[in-house]
Amino acid sequence: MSPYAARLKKTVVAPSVQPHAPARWPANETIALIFDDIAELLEVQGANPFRIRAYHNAARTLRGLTYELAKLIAQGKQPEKLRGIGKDLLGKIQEITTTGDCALHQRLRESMPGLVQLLAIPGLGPKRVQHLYQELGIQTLEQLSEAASQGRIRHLRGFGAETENRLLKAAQGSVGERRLPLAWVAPLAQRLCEYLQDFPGVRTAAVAGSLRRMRDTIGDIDLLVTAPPDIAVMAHFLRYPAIKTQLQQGPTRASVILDDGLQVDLRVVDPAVEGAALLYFTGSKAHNIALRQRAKKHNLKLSEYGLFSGIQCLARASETQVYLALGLPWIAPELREDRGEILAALNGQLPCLIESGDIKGDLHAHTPLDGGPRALEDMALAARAAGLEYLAITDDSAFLQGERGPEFERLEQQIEQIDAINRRLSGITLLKGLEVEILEDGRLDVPDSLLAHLDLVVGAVRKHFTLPSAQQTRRLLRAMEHQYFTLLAHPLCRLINERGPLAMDFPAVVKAAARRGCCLELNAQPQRMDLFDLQCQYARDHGVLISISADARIGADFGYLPYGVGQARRAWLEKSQVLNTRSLVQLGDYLRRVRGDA
Ligand code: DGT
Ligand code: CA
Ligand code: CA
Repeated sequence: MSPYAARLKKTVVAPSVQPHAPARWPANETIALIFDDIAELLEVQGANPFRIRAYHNAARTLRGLTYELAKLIAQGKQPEKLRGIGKDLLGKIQEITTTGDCALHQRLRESMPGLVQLLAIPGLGPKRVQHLYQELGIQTLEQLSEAASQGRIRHLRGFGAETENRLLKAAQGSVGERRLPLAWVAPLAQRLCEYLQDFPGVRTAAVAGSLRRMRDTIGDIDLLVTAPPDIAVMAHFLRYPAIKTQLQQGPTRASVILDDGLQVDLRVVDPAVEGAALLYFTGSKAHNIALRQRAKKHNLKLSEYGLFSGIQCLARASETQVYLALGLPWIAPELREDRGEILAALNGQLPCLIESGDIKGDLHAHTPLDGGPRALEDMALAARAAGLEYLAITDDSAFLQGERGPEFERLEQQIEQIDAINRRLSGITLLKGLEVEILEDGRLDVPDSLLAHLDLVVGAVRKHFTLPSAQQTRRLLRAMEHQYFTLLAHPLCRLINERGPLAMDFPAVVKAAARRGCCLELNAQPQRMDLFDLQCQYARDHGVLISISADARIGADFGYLPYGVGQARRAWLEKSQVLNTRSLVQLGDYLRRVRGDA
C-alpha cells in the first residue's frame, strides 16, 4: 500500500493520543489520507478512473494549503474555492471535520474488510491487490498466506519468488496464526469426538470445518454435537482434561484452547437440524456463500437451521436433503471450496473421487533405521495389515555408501532379502527401489549400472533448496529425463511451518513429466503434504499420473495414506488418475514402459 495509507492506519484508524495538543478538527493531512484511502479502495473495486483521480487530486490540493481547511470550516468561515475540490468533496470534508470520517470511506472499508487488510501490507497497492483478486481470487490475508505458501503467487506477472516470500511473511505476521498439519490435528479431534459421543444422550459428535474438508493445514477444530436440548453436554465438554483456557461458553456453543495451543469450537444443535448445521459448519465459507446465493435465486433462505421457503422448512435433517432441495446432489466435503463444484454438481459432472480403499500399494517407503534384522519383513507385514498389496522399498541412496562394503554388494544384499521375503509372505509384494538424490546439476547420485537392477527409482531434492527458479527447473527437468527415473518425490519440498516450496516453473515440470511419462508424488507425511491440492489438479489436467505415498519410515506411517487421499480428493482426482490404485500387474506394465523396456 502507499505510504499514505500506511500512515492513515496510524492517524485515522488507530489515532494516537496526544494529550498536549488536542485537535478539535482534523488536519489537512488527515483528510488527505482519507481521500487517498478512498481512491485506493475505489481502484481495487475497478471504479471510474476519473473518480479515483478526483480523490487523489483533492488530497494533493489539501497538502499544498498554507492553512488548515477544517479549522476554517469549524470556525464557520466560508473557504475559498479550491482547485479540484467541488461541492461533493467539500461536503465530504465538512463531514470529516464534524465526525472524523465520512460515510463513503467507512462503507468502502466495511464492504471489503479483507482487501483493506491486503492494502495495508507494504508493497501491495491497489493494482496488485486487484491483480491478486482477478488472477487467484485472493480477497483476504488468509487467502494470501495460503496462495503464497503454495507458491502460486510467484507465477503472476510482476511478482516473483522474492515478493511472494515477503508477502507470505507479511500475511502470516498479520494473520498471527499458526496452522497445523492435518495429520497432527485429526487424531486429537477424533479423541474429542469419542469423548463427546460417550456422554449419555448425545446422538452424534462429528468434526466439521477445514478438518472435515481435509485441508492440508488446520486453523482450529470445529465440532458439531447433536443432542436434545436438556442434555448437559456442554459442561461435559468443558471438563475435557486437555483444556487450557476457556474462551467463550454458552448453552449451545463454546470455544476453548487445548494444552497444545489448538483452538476448539463446539456447537451443540438439536438432532432435527443436523444436516443443515453440519453443512454450515463444514464450510468452506466460500462454498456456503455460493449455496446461499443459489438458495436466494430460488427465493429460498439457507441457514445453519435449514433451507426455508418463507417460514416453511424444506430440508434440514441431512446434508443430502438440503443439497437435494437446492437441486443438487450431495457434494463431498473435500470439494466444498467454491472451485467449480456447484456448477459441476448441477451438470452431473462431479468427479467419482478416489477413496482410501482404492489404494493398492505404496511406491515410496524406507527400511526402519533401528528395526533390526527383521525390519524389512516388519514393514511388509505392516503394509499388508494396512490393506496394501505391494510396497516399494526405496531407501535413501546414501545407504549405499554405508560402512558395509561396496555399493553393489549392499544393494545386492537388499535385493536378495526382498526376494526372500516375497517368497515367504503371501498377500504382499515388495518392489525394489531407491530414493536417489537429484544433484545440484540434475544428475542422479547413483550410477546407471546400479539403477538398472531396480523396479523403480524415486528422485528427490535433498539439498540446494534455494536455487533460483530457472536453475531449479533445469535441475528437475534434467533429472526426470533420466532413463530410470520413475517418480519425483515431494516435488515442492515444502515443510509446513518450516520451509516454503522450491522456486520452480511448475507448469514446465508438469509438462516435462507428461512428455516423459513419469509421475509426480503426493507425499502424505504430515508436514509435507506435497503436492498441494491445486498443483495436483494441474498435473492431472496435463495428463500426469499421481502417486500417493506415506513415505513410511515405520509401519504406523501407512496411517498417513488416507490424508494423502484427502488431498487427492481435494484435487478432484479419480481412481484412474492415481498410479498406486493399479494392480501389481498393471503397475509392472507401467514401470517397464517408463523405463523404455516395454
Ligand atoms: P480453519 O479453521 O482456518 O482451518 O478453516 P475453517 O474452514 O474450519 O474455518 P472456521 O473454523 O473459521 O469456520 C468453520 C466453518 O464454519 C467454516 O468452514 C464455515 C462456517 N463459517 C464460519 N464463519 C462463517 C461465516 O461468517 N459465514 C459463513 N457462511 N460460514 C461461516
Ligand atoms: Ca476450523
Ligand atoms: Ca472455528
